[in-house]
Amino acid sequence: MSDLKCILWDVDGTLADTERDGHRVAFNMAFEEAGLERRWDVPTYGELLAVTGGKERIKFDHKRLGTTPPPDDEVARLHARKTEHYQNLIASGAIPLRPGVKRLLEEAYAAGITLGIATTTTPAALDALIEHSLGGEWFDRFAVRAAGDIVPAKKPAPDIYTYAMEKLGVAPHDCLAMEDSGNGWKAASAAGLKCVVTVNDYTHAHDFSGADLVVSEFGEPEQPAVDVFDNPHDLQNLHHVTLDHLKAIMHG
Ligand code: XBP
Ligand code: MG
Repeated sequence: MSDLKCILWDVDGTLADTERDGHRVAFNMAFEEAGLERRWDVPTYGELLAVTGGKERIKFDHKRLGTTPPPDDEVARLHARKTEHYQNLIASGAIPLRPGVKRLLEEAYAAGITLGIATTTTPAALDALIEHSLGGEWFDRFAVRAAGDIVPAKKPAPDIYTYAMEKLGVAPHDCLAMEDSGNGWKAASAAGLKCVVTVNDYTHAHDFSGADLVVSEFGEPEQPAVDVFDNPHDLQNLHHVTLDHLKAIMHG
């Protein structure tokens, strides 16, 4: 039993549904611009999400197809252009935050709970989302923004969570993770954190056994009730997820 001292947030799929209409589209733009024929359609991209990290995903695609991936520096250049396209998509307002994200962030921040980011995405992609979807004041409100290649092993490895907690000087039992994917849940769990999962179209069939709450979204008071897929702490009044629910998970 612990108090809720810190919430570590995944980004892609959790703060916003960035994969299908953001990252995927940006990869395709970079492929086209580089004169490559490869395009990732919506179902194919879902399969490629098995591997986290954009550069790793490009190489994984080649591995699956049995083709030779370009050398690392070429992959890095392609990925850098992809990130620029992604930043432009985010700046255009194409991807809103998921329901309940801003509400919970604001409530937790006002309550003095430490907030941090633990994501496999590139820092520049994260910064674009913070600036355009959350608001520039959130750069400082996240006490740590752990992202991308800062750790060599990406999710499902626990490293990005461990790194974020070390930077904050907090212990796993003080922290709750917010995730959307099987790889994210595995990373949080392996780092010793409790975890709330908000699924999306790409992740609803992933295995979240052992997670502390699995819902369709955080939801909003004035919107229809969220779908609850797993509620092992027997939380009550789950029309939408509140800060009190998150505190109850830590107490449970
Ligand atoms: C997100 C990812 C990222 C994005 C693409 O996983 O795997 O790689 O898909 O971003 P998670 P980059 O939500 O678990 O952090 O191209 O910037 O890597
Ligand atoms: Mg995610």
